[in-house]
Amino acid sequence: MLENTARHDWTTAEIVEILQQPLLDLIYRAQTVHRQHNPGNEIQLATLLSVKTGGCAEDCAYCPQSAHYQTNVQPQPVMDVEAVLTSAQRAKELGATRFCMGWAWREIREGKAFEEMLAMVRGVRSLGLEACVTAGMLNDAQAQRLAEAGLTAYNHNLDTSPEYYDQIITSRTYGDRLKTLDCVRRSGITVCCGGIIGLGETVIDRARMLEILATMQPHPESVPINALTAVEGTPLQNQQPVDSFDLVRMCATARILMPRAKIRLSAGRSRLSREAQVLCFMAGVNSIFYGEMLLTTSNPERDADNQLLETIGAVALQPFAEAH
Ligand code: SAM
Ligand code: DTB
Ligand code: SF4
Repeated sequence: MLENTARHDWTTAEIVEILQQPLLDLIYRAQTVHRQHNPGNEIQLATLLSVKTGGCAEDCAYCPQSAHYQTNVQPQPVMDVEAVLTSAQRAKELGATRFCMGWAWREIREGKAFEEMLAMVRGVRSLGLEACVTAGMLNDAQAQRLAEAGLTAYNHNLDTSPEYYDQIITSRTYGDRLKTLDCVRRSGITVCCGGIIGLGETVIDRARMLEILATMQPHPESVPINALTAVEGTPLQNQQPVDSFDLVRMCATARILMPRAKIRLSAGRSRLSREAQVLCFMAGVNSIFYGEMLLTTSNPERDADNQLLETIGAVALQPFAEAH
């Protein structure tokens, strides 16, 4: 099995060197690793739905859904099970194979909303889709119940390096995040964990975030790489957009460090040209969010994505496909 060749002992210095090597060498190396471990022309299409929008207790400086900031996101009541499953059915008909549901919560709480979350997971799975939830921190018992409901993946991001973290979030610690990720791993649900670039971090911070991910054993099955969408009203509203080559470098490095993970080009894709997106695919990206909306911000149009995939001869990855 090629997984046995995956390393879990990457150092910061090694990762900084990879991130900064000449771009063409970096892409070549990432594509070589990608081809050794994954089908070359298959891209996972994941559709995202915000089940509970806005009014979040956390103070994540990038997030339009935090109750700490005045943004154009108005808090909405939680969507009901039927509406979520209608949306999942539609996503399936339109070609998605993974359905990701988000709650703007600090942590999962027991009660009606959690029981409904479990019903949504069961419903999404019964449609034959992979089901992913992102809803903040959780404990072992909650992870266990989500696993029993058939949840495929739980998303909880590191967002940035441990050193830069407290510039971005003060209402929960890096350790809290790692604890949640441990609960997910112990429950048997696959781990979806990545972060954001463009928060004002250094290249060392980027390397450190990747180092924490790539020294996990096993690696996260899924690694979303987000470029900050600077939203008016958040503390990061004036942050300069990241250079698309920095995003390519981040994706390529993630691919080299974590050969079998789904590397998902996440927030910030609508700012990329078709060519920049294809560079990301060359760099080993094999998953995208598919559909007009992320949680509260926009994503490329479905038609544009269909056309792009067709033009380059890429096809949708089947649900539950294992890397070879
Ligand atoms: N509340 C849950 C949590 O924080 O885990 C789930 C939803 S939260 C919006 C999921 C992730 O979206 C965050 O961890 C962050 O990485 C990403 N995100 C949120 N706002 C973003 C923005 N403006 N630009 C880029 N990524 C963003
Ligand atoms: C992830 O890493 N990115 C997605 C998903 N996981 C939940 C969310 C991106 C959110 C971008 C800002 C918004 O639309 O609110
Ligand atoms: Fe809340 Fe998640 Fe946004 Fe942080 S990223 S404010 S936890 S919704």
